[in-house]
Amino acid sequence: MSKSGMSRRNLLKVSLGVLGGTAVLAGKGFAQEKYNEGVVLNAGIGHDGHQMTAKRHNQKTADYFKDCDMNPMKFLDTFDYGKVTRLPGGEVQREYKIVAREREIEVAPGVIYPAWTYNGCVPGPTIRCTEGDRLKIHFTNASSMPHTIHFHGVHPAGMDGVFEIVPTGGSFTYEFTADPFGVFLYHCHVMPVKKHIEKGLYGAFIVDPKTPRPSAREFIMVMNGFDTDFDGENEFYTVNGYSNYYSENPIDIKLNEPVRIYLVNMTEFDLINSFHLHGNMFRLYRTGTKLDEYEHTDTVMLCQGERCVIEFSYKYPGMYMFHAHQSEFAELGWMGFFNVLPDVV
Ligand SMILES: [Cu+2]
Repeated sequence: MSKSGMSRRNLLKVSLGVLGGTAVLAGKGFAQEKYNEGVVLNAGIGHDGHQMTAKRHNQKTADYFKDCDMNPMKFLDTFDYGKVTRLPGGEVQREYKIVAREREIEVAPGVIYPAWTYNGCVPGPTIRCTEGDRLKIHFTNASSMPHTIHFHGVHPAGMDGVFEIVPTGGSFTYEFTADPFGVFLYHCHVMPVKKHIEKGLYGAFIVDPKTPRPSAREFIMVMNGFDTDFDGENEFYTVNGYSNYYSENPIDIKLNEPVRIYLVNMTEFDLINSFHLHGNMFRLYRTGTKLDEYEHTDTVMLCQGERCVIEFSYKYPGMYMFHAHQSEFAELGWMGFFNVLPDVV
């Protein structure tokens, strides 16, 4: 039971209109209908001493990622390749700019969350490069709390984002060679790490092999949750930061089109999260560090920080659901649809 006296399940019932006797149909259109009534979920002083502003109101139109000009559909296949320079030795150098700042974000229609962000977005930008590239990540802390960026992958200890705490107004440049190839992540590593992750300081980090993977439609999906009433558990679950976005806006793919998803789990509070694909099986490459070792499945379970590459194509046209196979997570926002168009690739 939360501090507000409302359990997560009761919150769900309110969200679904069950307590108010409203019939709800799952599927396209239902998420917006859930939030028609203006209800303040909670307001007060949170763990970090800041005035908390999570609330629901009558805003139906998502104005998400306004500051970073990104919505979940755009986020899905937007990769930051950095500013590229060819070094005298012939290596490729990529430079990225990441700024930590506080920002209220919308995590479901009308649900505003006071996030800590990298570049104004939760998740932060998907950093992408090729193995062997020299990376320079210029980090500036424009927020009121100390932060860092800790990358997963191989790098020197001084570039690990654990000890070199970056204070408010400070900056730090992380420099290392991208190694090995695979799908990784980055997140703040300032204590308490749980707090800095739950507030939104994380993103995906993809290192491509020198010989590229076979051509495919490529998507990034970061699974997460939002504790909007600050009771230490998630009220909303999402993929790419917005509850039910891909239920409202199915992802169009073509029949037989090869699809590759870089899947990362950054959910705080819950031990695991998962991805299940309907009407299909996928090739599962754990961490994406091998090109020839995979298993066939239709569900993968990941702990926080774990990730994988999954590949599939659809044999029949139509609408197919994908969602967490923790049914509660799916009902609290972590579900979407692929719309398989009859146009054959
Ligand atoms: Cu932090």
